[in-house]
Amino acid sequence: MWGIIATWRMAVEGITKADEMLKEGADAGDAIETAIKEVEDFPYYKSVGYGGLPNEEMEVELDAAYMDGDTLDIGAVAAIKDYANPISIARRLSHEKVNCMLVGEGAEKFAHKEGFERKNMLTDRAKIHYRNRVKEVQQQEIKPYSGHDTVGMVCLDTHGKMTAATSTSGLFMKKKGRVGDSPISGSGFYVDSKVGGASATGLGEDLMKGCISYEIVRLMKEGMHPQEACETAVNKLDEELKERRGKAGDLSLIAMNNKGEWGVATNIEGFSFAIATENEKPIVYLTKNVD
Ligand code: SD4
Repeated sequence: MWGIIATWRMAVEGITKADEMLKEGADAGDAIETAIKEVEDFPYYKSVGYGGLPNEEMEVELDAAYMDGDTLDIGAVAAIKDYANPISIARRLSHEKVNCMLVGEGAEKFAHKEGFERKNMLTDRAKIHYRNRVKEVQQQEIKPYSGHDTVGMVCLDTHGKMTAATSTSGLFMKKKGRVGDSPISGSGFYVDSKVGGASATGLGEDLMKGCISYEIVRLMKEGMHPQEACETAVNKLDEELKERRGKAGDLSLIAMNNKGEWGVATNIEGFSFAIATENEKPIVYLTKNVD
């Protein structure tokens, strides 16, 4: 069995490539890195990689992470600027014994030393989005934090190895140095080849309050199907946040177990996700409102 599941429609070209590789027996690490790079490199996906949404200071600071479900190795970068593929830097960091998570200048120094491609990630299109948003914010029509999507994926290869990965520019107009859930183990992603994996998209500040990706893997370990695990974890966190704080931010989760069964849950209307498995050709689904 093989399979790959990803947040948002933007992932479909990437998972199509990964599906081709997995069919041929490729490693889940290589397949997921290829799939995420496809999203990072596409300039019109405005919340991941090249063309990503800038922070308050009009700089593109990116977060990414990679996890190997066999060894539980994790690599992550946060608030990294001017490098083409944060996912590849994160994966390289996962091979280090210590210093596996690097931020800002430290991450850039590591990337430079390791010979990763430097690239100005701020596109003219992103500058236009930024300037428009500044105007909208001044006119108080819109909150600075709306408009953001993260690509998160979970992958299973024919050898039974599982991986998880994320990549994002985080929240539009975030403060310089702000780090979301995406590079944080257990929140933005988690995977264990003995069980399965999960990945998140939505409001990082709220996703982190539930360590929600780990929670889903924990529920799957207790025997839940990925769908039941996703729904249980998302509904519980949504309810807890509403009860304690009056409202919950966007929470959308994908998961796959080591049999290639998958699940999705969200508290927003119209969350799209992409999936490909040995039994299903690459396809995009759109969820209905779960409320
Ligand atoms: C973050 N969770 O930085 C990311 C953003 C995101 O859909 O996923 N948006 O908080």
